[in-house]
Amino acid sequence: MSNAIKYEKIGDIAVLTAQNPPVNALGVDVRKGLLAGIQQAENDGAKAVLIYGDGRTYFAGADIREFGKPMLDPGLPDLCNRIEASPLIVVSSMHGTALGGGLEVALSSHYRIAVPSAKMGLPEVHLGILPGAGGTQRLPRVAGTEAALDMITSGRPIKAGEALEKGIIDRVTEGEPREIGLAYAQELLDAGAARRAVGDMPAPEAIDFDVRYETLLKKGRGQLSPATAMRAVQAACEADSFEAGIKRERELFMELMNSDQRLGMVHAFFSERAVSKLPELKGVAPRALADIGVIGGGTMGAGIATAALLSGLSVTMLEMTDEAATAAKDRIAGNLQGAVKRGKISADQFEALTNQSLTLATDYTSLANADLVVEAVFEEMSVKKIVFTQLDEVCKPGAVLATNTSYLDVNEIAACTKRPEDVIGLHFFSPAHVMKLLEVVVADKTSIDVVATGFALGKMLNKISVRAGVCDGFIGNRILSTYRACADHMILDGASPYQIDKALTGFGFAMGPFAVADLAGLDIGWASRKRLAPTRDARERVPSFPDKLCEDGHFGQKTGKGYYVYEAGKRGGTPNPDVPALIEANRAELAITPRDFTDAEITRRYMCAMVNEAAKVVGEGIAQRPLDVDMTLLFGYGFPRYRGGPLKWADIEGLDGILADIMAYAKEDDYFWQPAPLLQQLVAEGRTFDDLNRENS
Ligand code: T1G
Repeated sequence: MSNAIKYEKIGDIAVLTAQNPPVNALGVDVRKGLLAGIQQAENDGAKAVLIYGDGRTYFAGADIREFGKPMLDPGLPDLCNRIEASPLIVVSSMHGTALGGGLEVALSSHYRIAVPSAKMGLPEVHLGILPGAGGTQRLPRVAGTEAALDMITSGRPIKAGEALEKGIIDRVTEGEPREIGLAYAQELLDAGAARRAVGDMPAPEAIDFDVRYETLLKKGRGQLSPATAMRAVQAACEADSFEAGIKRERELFMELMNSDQRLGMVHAFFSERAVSKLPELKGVAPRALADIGVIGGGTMGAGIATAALLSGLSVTMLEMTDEAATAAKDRIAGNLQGAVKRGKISADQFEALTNQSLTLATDYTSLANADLVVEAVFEEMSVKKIVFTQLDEVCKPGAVLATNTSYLDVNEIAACTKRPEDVIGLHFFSPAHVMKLLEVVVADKTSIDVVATGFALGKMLNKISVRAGVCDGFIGNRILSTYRACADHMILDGASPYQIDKALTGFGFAMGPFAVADLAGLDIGWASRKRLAPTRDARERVPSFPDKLCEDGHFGQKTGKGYYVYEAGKRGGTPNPDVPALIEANRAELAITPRDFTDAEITRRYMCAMVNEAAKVVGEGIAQRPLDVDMTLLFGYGFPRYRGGPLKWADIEGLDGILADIMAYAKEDDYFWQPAPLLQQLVAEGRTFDDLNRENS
């Protein structure tokens, strides 16, 4: 028997206890142990078998670390079939999260019981694959086609109560999984209950699968796993036998397992967890966080305050005037109402958060007790300096002083205080109570426990926190400026903003760069261009058409016009008919004869620009690891998760091909396309960005 499964016999019941912390993943030792346990139970004269997990959960799924390696016997599909075929009555007792292969083991058992807090689901689509151990065949047999399709294609787990209603489990009982499982198994034996194999149940009802397939593909923006998983459910309904359905599931599973999308999504899964685990923070205790100050109650400040309130912090909102403070409170209340509507908080909690946890202030002295203050005032160095000088005067010793600047030099901001070690950048993304990304910007003198406090705050607010160093735009906006410049260059040379947006949504981005610019506000980029104008190199190609739009008062969605025209009440916009003339005038000024671009060339150039800048960001230490860049783009910039992030994408595409293209583009514009030294080094050494991730985690 393997160590991962403990075997005992209690009366007529053989008990198989999974002992594979932290989540009882179904690695090879667990699979071996389950197989041996079933065999031993049958040899021992047991009449029933109970399967459950020690620790925090029943099996949370296959061991994802084994993906891409040769499957060691016994494979999970065979194991599930073997469990189901046992002549003994097999009972699974679930707690924690019975996910993926975990739920598949439970579905192969003959009876299922769970504690009320247990959750179960088939989240494989989020890893770029589909349930591959009979889940697509057994779940629709117990829950019906529609309910199964919903769970399998969304990957959404459900609570035990809902699973009971859907017929996925037989009973929900309070208690310890071992005790309730033993009692249930004994009860079944006493009642003379029969074995009940899901595989023997009739095939579920078919629906119009072709229509559903197209809808799923479109909804996934090119993500293949939900639509492919649907095809496996189709086989459950239409195949000649259960075995034929299982065979089809296996073929489709292997197709996805061998896909680049699986590589991208598994990279996202592990990177999402690794991103906040910085070697330098090991053993460093964060400072206490209970009272937070927020300066500035505009969209950003109100969003930050909302996120802090929702995670149980007390917030003091500082504004310039009583009217502005009241307006800030209204914004926060509006955000919190949204949380009430989505069922995240109750009406009573809403009252408590807005009236007790939130304090309005117009005087800096009200921030004297704050553990951390984050400013979200106007993006201008002189304004930031006034704020930090005041904070330095009033804040208690040890308070963390944070700026939400998107571009400005955090070292310069820190230098205007007498405590630069307490100053840090906390770059939230708007709307801050919704967007998952937080860049924790570490300045030269920021002390390590202040960095730990930034990460601790990110965790409390349920953010994905990424460490960034100081440079113009930090990780995300710096890379954005570069790929946006690449898009502008392609427009000067002949592409249109609409073709570029279409090509990039075709690649999987949530939005193209011009639709994003309209959403963010064109005035933001305009201000940044004006700020950088004096430092620009004469060789840089700078288009004028984006400035022209702003000079005419068009700032995107907020003014109703930008690259697109927005009609009130309608989602999305239509191309602004004035834009082509602005672009043509710009080309004429520069004596450019426009040429055609294919969508493939647009995407390739855009991605090469992104990867090249990202490699510079890593090479300069602004991001510590390639995965930090990948998570920044995924959680803050709409990069398709199924591609893993720009540097994972680059690894998959092949770094040598990317470098060769950059060198070819450099023949047209050797200023913009200067290859990143790190990219050149990796190509020369035959290494990948993932190699760097492994070496630095
Ligand atoms: N395999 C390997 N490691 C896993 C793992 C798994 N399935 N699940 C979690 N871990 C690691 C994780 O990396 C972390 O490690 C630690 O466990 C704690 O996780 C045939 C093909 C279970 C809800 O997709 O959703 O079954 O960072 O920090 O917040 O069809 O982990 O500490 O080193 O996330 O309490 C399907 C994935 C697999 C479930 C727990 N199953 N896991 O959340 O802790 S595919 C999943 C989760 C499959 C079959 C197929 C969550 C969780 P470290 P954590 P948590």
